Amino acid sequence: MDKITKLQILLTINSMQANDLFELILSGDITLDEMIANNLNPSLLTQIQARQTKEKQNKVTESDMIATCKRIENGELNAGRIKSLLLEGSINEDILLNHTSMTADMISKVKNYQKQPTPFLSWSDLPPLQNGYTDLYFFGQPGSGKSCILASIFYYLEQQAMIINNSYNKQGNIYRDLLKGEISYGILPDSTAVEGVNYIPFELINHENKGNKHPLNFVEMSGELFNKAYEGGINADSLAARNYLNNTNRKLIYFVLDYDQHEKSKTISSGPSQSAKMESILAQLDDFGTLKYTDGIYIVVTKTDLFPEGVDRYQYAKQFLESSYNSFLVNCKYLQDKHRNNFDITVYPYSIGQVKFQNMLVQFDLRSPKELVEDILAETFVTKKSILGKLFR
Ligand SMILES: Nc1nc2c(ncn2[C@@H]2O[C@H](COP(=O)(O)OP(=O)(O)OP(=O)(O)O)[C@@H](O)[C@H]2O)c(=O)[nH]1
Ligand SMILES: [Mg+2]
Repeated sequence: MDKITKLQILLTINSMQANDLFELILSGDITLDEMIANNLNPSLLTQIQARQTKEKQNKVTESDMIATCKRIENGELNAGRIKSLLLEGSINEDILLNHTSMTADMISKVKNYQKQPTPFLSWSDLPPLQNGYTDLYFFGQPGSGKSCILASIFYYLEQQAMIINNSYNKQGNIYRDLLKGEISYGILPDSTAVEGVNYIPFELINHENKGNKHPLNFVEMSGELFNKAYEGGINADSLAARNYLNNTNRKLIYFVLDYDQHEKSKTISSGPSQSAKMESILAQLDDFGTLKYTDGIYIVVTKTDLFPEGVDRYQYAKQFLESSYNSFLVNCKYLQDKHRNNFDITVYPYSIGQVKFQNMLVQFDLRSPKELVEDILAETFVTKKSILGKLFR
């Protein structure tokens, strides 16, 4: 089920029949916990629980379990759902070990997996962006991989001891810890709340270059806000509330382009293309005055572990963009010329590693976060050098 349909169902959940809700839970599209979090009324809850108990009493056959394993192997069920199946006895560990590629370690992680609520806020709850920092924006449609990029970067930075903490936005720090914790555990972050936004400020310390410090605000907005800006323009209701985009901080802009979704959209229709959305947002960022303060535009092609075997990641990403996103590239180039080359345009292939069973990271690959961080160090100003004046423009 796609995310929009799921959200629509969750919004109207109390007008549905208990039987239909039960089927949705069975299919793995929506969990009972998600329904409860969306104010499922107590009478529906009781009816669903009664059906669940009855269902459990019907004996599950081995062939049912093997059929479920096939669905798991096809990526139809996520870690949370597999955990519920284990708990309710619809599947057991031996069957999983014998009929899926899950290892004992993964099964144990799934069993102990406890989903934490994501601290995503609405604009009005956030403090203004820290002044005199470089703002890094991550734009992309729902599910394109923004949270996974941030999670992998924060994990890498912490491993390298490169973060100097501050407390300008405590909710941002909590979100950073959560992302890092989830990715190191191996079960990936949840989709960011519908209209959610968060920012994470810290200074990045460059151990290799005299311990220079780069003050950064990482801004993540939900894919829904990105879609909203495409449909209704950049304004205080979408990407530009609280002067986030029209302050005078220097900026790096990351357009996150989902390679997997692109490939799937060849066979399944999924609304306006990523290219159309990105071109529109780019033009709006220019109208909005944001590009005047932009030092770099990055086109991050995500999920490149799904590229064909053996290709050169950079070459393939470049060719992929030139053949399928040429119009977006031409628009970037046009704006680069218009702004007298004050920003570079860079393409990144990005992968966090091998992902299976929807949201389980079975092999973590730190190459992409390392490359992205190296570029951040090269492109953003430091607080120790003579360009300190830049802070007080
Ligand atoms: N194969 C593969 N899948 C990935 C990778 N990164 C993310 N994914 C998959 O994409 C899903 C969505 O990633 P998120 O980072 O949550 O996407 P998002 O852009 O933050 O989405 P919203 O919060 O809904 O806007 C993950 O649960 C993974 O299944 C990757 O590098 N490789
Ligand atoms: Mg997200």
